[in-house]
Amino acid sequence: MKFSRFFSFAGSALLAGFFAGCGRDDRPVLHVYNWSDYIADGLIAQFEEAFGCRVVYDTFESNEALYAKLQAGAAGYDVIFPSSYYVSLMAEQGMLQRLNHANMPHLKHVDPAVLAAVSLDKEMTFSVPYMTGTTGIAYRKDRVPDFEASWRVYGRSDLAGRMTFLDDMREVLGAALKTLGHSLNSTDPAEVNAAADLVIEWKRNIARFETVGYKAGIASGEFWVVQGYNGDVQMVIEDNEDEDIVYALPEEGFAIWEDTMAIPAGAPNVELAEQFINWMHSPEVAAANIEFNYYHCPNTAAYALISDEVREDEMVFVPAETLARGEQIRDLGEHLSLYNRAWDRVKSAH
Ligand code: N2P
Repeated sequence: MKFSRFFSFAGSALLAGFFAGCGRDDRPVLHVYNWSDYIADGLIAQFEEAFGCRVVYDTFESNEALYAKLQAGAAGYDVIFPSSYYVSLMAEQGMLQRLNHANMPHLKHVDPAVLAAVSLDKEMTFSVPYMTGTTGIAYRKDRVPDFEASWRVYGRSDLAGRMTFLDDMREVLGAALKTLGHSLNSTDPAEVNAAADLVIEWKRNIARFETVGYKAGIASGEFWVVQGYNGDVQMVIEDNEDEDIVYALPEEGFAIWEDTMAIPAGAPNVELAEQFINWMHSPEVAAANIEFNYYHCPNTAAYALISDEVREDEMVFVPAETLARGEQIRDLGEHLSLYNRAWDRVKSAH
């Protein structure tokens, strides 16, 4: 962990303790629900100071977890970060508010090229792009010198117990669908079931489905091959200065995704939520997030503010010809249940 990461965490904990201890914290509260490891250190404290508020920050590990929590009646959140393929589903079910762009002037910085090419909610009716990225495989080249960039690595019994998959239905079934030569958005039951069968075979060789702990695991050498998101892997490489960890995009294809910011129906503090989303797209804040997270925040004004090193990093700003080998995860509409059933079968298989 970088010193600054620890320091700002300790700083906000102290501040929170101070207000709680004095029992007179009447600042307005913003409830944020985001993926873990997904915001630059210190930004929350900066926002609290700039807007005279307190932020309660919770994290989740998958769209399914976010959706299930809101479905189960969790009210209270003001800003959530669904992937774009969950936005239409949630909007159709009345779970999201329409955004008032007049209150968010920084939305003018959102990169029109990314909106056109990647975003699913192109008019930003219910959601604003936060980050786009890819899902690939990180491996330790000191442990797997004969690695080939293929999802078929999960079939290798010599690596049994040293590999992980994300605990993420679309990512894992998507990898198997690509391996079988299908779209990762396939709605053909035979294709999706064949993908589930393949994952069940692979499951014999994986230590577990793991969305957060794989990062420490590949850094420590506990895991040698992990399915991961590009920015998370880059963060592990940089934080550990470990050149034995390599990120690869499998030859069969891989997932491209976009995560967004949205305001759930019934959010207690819409005004502060709008201020937060707007602030996240101010050029300096977007730049800080790109630098910290190693993901592409589509904010044109931020690009000039980041270091050449990050701007030229093809893991962060993935070149178009590489992206052309990937496929974007899309909303499955009524076919989602096909995947849910296949995933249940994967999870319960022994
Ligand atoms: C960030 C996780 C990225 C989420 N730590 C991928 N949708």
